[in-house]
Amino acid sequence: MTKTVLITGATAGIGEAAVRAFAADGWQVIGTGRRADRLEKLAAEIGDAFCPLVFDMRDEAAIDAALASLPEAFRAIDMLVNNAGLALGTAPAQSADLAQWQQMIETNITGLVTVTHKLLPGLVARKGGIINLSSVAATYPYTGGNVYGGTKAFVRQFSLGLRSDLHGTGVRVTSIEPGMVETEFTLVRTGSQQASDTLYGNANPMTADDIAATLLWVANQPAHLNINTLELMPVSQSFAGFQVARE
Ligand code: NDP
Ligand code: 8X3
Repeated sequence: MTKTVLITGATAGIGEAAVRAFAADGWQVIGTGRRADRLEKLAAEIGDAFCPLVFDMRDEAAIDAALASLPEAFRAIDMLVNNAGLALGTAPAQSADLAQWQQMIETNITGLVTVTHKLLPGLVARKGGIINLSSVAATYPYTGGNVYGGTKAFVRQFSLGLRSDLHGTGVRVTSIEPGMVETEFTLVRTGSQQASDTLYGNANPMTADDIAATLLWVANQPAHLNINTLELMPVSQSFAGFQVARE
């Protein structure tokens, strides 16, 4: 039987690539985001297997209205890919913008748990699955990563907590934790295409298609197998040591 996946943040980057990967694999796909024009383009490209759903992750009433508007054929959601999210700013905490911190928390944490809460009863009824986009920033702190890393640590720990609560239901939960993936992520974070090009330039970063293929692989694992956490980096990225402030 055809399965249905809801992918948040489908207007760009990893989410957009995941829409194409799941649709090519025969899934029905619901793709969400604020930019309706981009979702309409995807709908024109993919056809009847794609259902665009426009809402802001920070607006619970809009999430409710959007889910209630789903056509009958897309209502039985088997898989939730909690991908929508963002980093804003690279300043150290002591000079960071509070509004940016709040937007990251409202999107990456509050929005993610809200969508999850609303879909959980159906996912339990169908023994479905949840794949959450955390990040290497959940595990490895870096300067300027402050609240972004904190939100992604929440996503990782929430994923593990969900696994625990959903014990015995058959629902699978995975935390995907990528390092550097070239998407609109750095453009959104810095507001600068040049900063984005400099970060990814000559670095051979992972691509959105790399992560989309991983999401599809996780989703297609046999029903008895759960990938708990999965950390990925480009070969060009690794770890560096601690810093010491000297007087
Ligand atoms: P992009 O900026 O390319 O895409 C982000 C997506 O999130 C867009 O579709 C955007 O849609 C959506 N989004 C952001 N804010 C909102 C909002 N308030 N309401 C609805 N949708 C929203 O970034 P990526 O594809 O790289 O990021 C996808 C996920 O992967 C994020 O959670 C990110 O933290 C995570 N990640 C990314 C890494 C990277 O290096 N790129 C590495 C590790 C994790 P729209 O603007 O249309 O609303
Ligand atoms: C995005 C990866 O390293 O920029 O989550 O935080 S990083």
